[in-house]
Formats: sequence, C-alpha cells, structure tokens
Amino acid sequence: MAKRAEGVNLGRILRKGRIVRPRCVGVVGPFHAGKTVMLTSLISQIRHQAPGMLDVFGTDVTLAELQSSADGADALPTRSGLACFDHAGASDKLAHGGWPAKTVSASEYRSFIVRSDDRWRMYDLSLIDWPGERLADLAMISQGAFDKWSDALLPTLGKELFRPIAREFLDRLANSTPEDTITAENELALAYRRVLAGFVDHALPFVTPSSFLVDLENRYATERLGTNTPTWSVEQLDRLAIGVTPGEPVFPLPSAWREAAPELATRLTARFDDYLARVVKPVADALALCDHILLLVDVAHLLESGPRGVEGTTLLFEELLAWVGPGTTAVGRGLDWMTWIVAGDRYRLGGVRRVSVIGTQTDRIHAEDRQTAEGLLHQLVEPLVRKYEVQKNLKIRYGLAAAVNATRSEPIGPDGKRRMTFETGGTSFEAEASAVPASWPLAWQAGDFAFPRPQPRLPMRRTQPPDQFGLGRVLNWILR
Ligand SMILES: Nc1nc2c(ncn2[C@@H]2O[C@H](COP(=O)(O)OP(=O)(O)OP(=O)(O)O)[C@@H](O)[C@H]2O)c(=O)[nH]1
Ligand SMILES: [Mg+2]
Repeated sequence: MAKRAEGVNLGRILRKGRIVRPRCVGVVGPFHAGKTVMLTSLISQIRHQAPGMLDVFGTDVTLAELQSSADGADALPTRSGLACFDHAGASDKLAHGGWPAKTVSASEYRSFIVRSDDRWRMYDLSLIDWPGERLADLAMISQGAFDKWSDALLPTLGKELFRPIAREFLDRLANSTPEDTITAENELALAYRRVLAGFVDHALPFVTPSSFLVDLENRYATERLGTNTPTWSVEQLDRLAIGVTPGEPVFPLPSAWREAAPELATRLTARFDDYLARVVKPVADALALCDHILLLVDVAHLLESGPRGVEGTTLLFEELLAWVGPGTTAVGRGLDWMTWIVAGDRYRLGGVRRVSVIGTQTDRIHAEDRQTAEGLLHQLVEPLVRKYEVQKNLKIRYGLAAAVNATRSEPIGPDGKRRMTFETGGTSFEAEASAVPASWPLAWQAGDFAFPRPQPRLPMRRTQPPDQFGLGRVLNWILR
C-alpha cells in the first residue's frame, strides 16, 4: 500500500518547471531472461534514439533525458535506495561484442525524461533490475512464516516433474525419525542442497533460498567454488549457503517433523526469519514501489529446456503475481491520485497497475516463426493473469522484442530449414534454428529444440544504440 501522507508536496508535482509523471517499472523474469540487456538497450534507446525507434509515438516525436542517476556529480538519487544501475559498464560491454555480466545485486536507473510533443510534463522514470535468482525467494514473503513456506514448497517438490530431482530429500523426510536432530539437520541440509543443485542442472528457476546461487555478499556460486562447472561434491555443496551463512541452513520441514523435532523447527524458523528480513524483504520492498512490471519470458529458452523448465517458470510467475497482486479497483484509483498529491518520500502508486509481457531474445527465433512464438507467450501467461484482469482490471499487453538484434534470418527454402546468420569477432556464421510449434508440445524433452546463441553485433560508437526490434513499443507502454 502507499506510504502515509506527509502533507501536500509541490516539489514532487512540479520539477524543472514541469508537471511530474512518476513511473516506476520493475523488470522481472527468471535468470538469463534478458533483463539487464533489456534495461541497457532501453536506456541507450532513450538517450540516443535511432531513426524510426519512436515511430509508435507518432511522427517526429523525440525524447530527451534531462537528468539521470548516472550523471556523475549531478546524479539523481534512486527512488528505491538501491545502487545505481551500471548503464555505462553494460553498454560498454555490448559495444565491444560481449554481453553484460550476470547480475548479482539489485539496482535502479532513474531519469527525468521529456517528450518533444508534451514539454509541460516530465516523466520521473525508474527502471529496476534484479538478479533473477532472488525472485525465487518471494514465496517466502508471500507465505510469511517458516511452517507455511514448508507446507507450500514440499508438495511442489513432490510433483511428478520435480520428484526425480527431490527424491533423496523427500525419502529422508518420509523414512527417518529424528533421534539426533543435529545429525538429521546435517543430512537433510545436504539432501536439500542436492535438490537445489539438481534444479540448477535442469535450469529450473526456483532455487530457494537463492543464497545457494548468489550469497549475501553478492558472489555467484561459481565464483565461490572457483569453477565454471560445479561437480556438486559434498565439499562443494557445503560451501554454498542455503540461508544467511553456510553453517545455518534453511530447508523446508513437514509438520510431522516440526512436531517430532521442535528444537530443529525452532532453529530453522529463526534462520528463516533472519533470511527473510535480510535477503527477501529488500527485494519485496523494491518491487512494492513499482506501478508497472515488464515480465520477461525467453520463449526459445523454454522450448530448449523442456517441460520442467516451462513448469518451473509457470510456478515462478504464479508466486510473483501472487505477491504483487497486480491491478486495481475504482476506489484504489481514487486513492492513488490523492496519495500522489500528498505523498511522502518513497511514494508508491498503490501497486502494480500494468503488466507488459515481453518475449525476449526473439532474434534467436527465425523471423517467420516470431508470430507463432508470440502465440506461445499468450498460451503461457494468459491463464496466470486472467483472474487479475477480471477482478482487478489489470491492464496487460503482450509483445516480442530483441533488445539487441544479433541475427539475420535467411529466407526459408524448400527444405523448410530456418537458417540464421550472425557475426562473432568479425567473422560471419550460419546456424539453424528450430521451427516454433503453434502450441506448447504435449510431450518433448530438453534438447529437442535449439536456437542459436549469438554474440552482439558491434556498434562501436558510444552514442549508437544497439540494433533492436520491439523496444519502441515497450517504451511507449512505459511512457504512456
Ligand atoms: N540474441 C540475443 N541474446 C540476448 C538478448 N538479451 C539477452 N540475451 C542473452 O541472454 C543472456 C542473459 O541476458 P541478461 O540480460 O544478462 O539476463 P538477466 O535476465 O539479466 O539474467 P540475470 O542477471 O541472471 O537475472 C545474455 O548474456 C545473452 O546471451 C537479445 O536481445 N538477443
Ligand atoms: Mg541481469
């Protein structure tokens, strides 16, 4: 809910002689969905629009950024209190043919933007980026307590698709009786770490506690292990924290165990509460500032990863939407307006009003198949958002984009093959992409589909935004 009123705040309504239009956009999606690349390219497009980029706004409309959180001495403070998004570092990588580094901590880009066709008003835009891993922890805060979290998570682990990965842990919970709780805790912690390692191996996006992958010092697992390909030996697993520190693990415990081993349950509850406050709450607080969410889905990757990947992503989105509760009622809209007028410092426009579902990295899909891929996006997300549309008037839009268009699709010949060309290090390559099915297959396996993974093509000039498609529309949705 919006923060308590602190008196009419004219400085918030008028800035630089213009009426302020606050916009706070959370860029969310599983790890590797393309959030950081999307943000980097969006900011570059705002700053250095290429001709045609803003056609969707109407003819001759341009945007000007007056001030931003990246402006050195004159930097705008971020709204969320998060660190400033490193646009310079990420775009420098793209300009030299590499992708930005994997995100390990949340950050925000804030800027004042004016449209050439509406000079009296100015957008106060915040764009927030997270490590995708942290979103998997949101179920902890939705459930709110260790026992509820356990009771919600354990049936998920028991689902047919995930049971093979979680079997050892579930069997231990089903078979053994807790005589010595210290030994039981150590054995269960190891078994649960194996479950999470299995999720990582299957690219499943709900590794929780996410400290297993990104610890509290924001170090990625592979960095802590000193290897790119973990072997998941006992010694390696023991070094990865499933909680605040490796020595204080958090894992779900069923009610029978909570009754039979109350000391263990008390220990786990205290650690869960600590983890919630230190890791999950800051993510939830930043999300609570957003009025618009860009929900990013890499359709090509989901086809590549198989049914488990799709189910895992669906569960992640369900958790996310349950926490956000997007949409509003007529009363909510009235309150929004009043709150904005009298808002305190970290005001929030009454929650997420709009969700834009963006199919990302779709330059990896052949141009002839992109329309079909958009159909898959609808099939995946529509069932999850319908209740928010009906009950809470949620505004939802769907679109495809490539924040960095790194491929060219060749015409499809009589053999039906989807050939795509791209450049790596100045050399041109050709690769074949799978055809996209009209609906999610009934049965398929990881590896049945494959799409190229190109490096970005080089615009070397700092003021030249990456070649893209679909971002004009996304910007129009953001700055509506
Ligand atoms: N071809 C192509 N690849 C992309 C595009 N966007 C992202 N990628 C690929 O996807 C990878 C992950 O993109 P990121 O933006 O770092 O993903 P993220 O969602 O920020 O991931 P986390 O930081 O791990 O949560 C990149 O390293 C690229 O390989 C795109 O527009 N086109
Ligand atoms: Mg990222």
